[in-house]
Amino acid sequence: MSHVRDQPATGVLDDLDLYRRIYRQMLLIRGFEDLVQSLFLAGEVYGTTHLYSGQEAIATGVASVLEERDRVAATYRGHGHALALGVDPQKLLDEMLGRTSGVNGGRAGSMNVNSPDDRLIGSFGIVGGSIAAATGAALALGRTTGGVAVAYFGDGAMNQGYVFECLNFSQVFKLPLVLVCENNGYGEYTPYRSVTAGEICARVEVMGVPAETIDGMSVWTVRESAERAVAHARAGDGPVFVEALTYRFVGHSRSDPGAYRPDGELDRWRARDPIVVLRAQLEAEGVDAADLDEAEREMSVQLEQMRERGLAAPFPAELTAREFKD
Ligand SMILES: Cc1ncc(C[n+]2csc(CCOP(=O)(O)OP(=O)(O)O)c2C)c(N)n1
Ligand SMILES: [Mg+2]
Repeated sequence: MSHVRDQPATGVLDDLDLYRRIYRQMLLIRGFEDLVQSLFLAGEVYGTTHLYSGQEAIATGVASVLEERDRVAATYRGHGHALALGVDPQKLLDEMLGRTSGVNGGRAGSMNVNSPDDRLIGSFGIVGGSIAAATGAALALGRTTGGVAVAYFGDGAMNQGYVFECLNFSQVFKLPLVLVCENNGYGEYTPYRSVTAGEICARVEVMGVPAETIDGMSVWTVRESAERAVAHARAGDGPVFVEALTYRFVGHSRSDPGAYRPDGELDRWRARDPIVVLRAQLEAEGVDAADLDEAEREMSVQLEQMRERGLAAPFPAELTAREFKD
């Protein structure tokens, strides 16, 4: 049955060191996105960008339960997915800036990053494309390594036909697949409710795939849900579906100001900022506020160094005729 899980009470952060690391990771993702946005507005980022600000609890919570043998397919809103998997932040930034030192040599840009060594098999610009890729990865992993494949995708993907082909296929063949729907309430500039009939989880449950709706602004809740989902998939019991309710604090892409949002909506979600929520939980568990402030200061210094290094890095040379032939 699908249901919304409530915010955890205090006393649930079982491993404080882990949650401190997660806190830093969430700060890194938020700071990275702010930096990319400022560089984009300054004309330094090629192509387009889709920022993950507000959705950090999902990528960090899910990644925290994954193993080396697992694989992940991300979306074009994928900087957070990549950073949570351990992709080098400097290399990711350099990729945005189109430099040779980028994780894909400056040729993938913001939307198409992949880093197999970090378990990231791709970031997909086709809505729902990550599900098809992860289904293939689950097919391969299930027969060899015992790993699971994770697909991140938005609410918009739930209106793509091939998503249901993948769900059916993966359930029939009991593939180790974890489907993480990041429901941020909008597909581009359109409220998802205005284009989506019924409940998302109900569409999946008719195939016998376990599904639940969770609070995607609480990293503790995401982690707890992901632990159960990954255990189910790894045990050979087939795919699992998690709908994480979230919100993007910025526009869809580029310099979209998000003017289509009703008054007050952004403020209501900002009050549940996943970084603020986790910080409050950590402090309630006795973590010193000064330590958390220090983590923020360190992150600002790191990001400023990254900006300077990225802007100083070389661009790729033009491909030579010989490289084309090869
Ligand atoms: C197959 C396909 N159709 C349309 C588009 C154009 N498009 C790009 S982003 C987007 C909205 C997707 O919304 P959602 O899946 O909710 O993800 P979000 O951007 O909210 O993270 C659309 C329709 C696309 N990239 N791929
Ligand atoms: Mg969406």
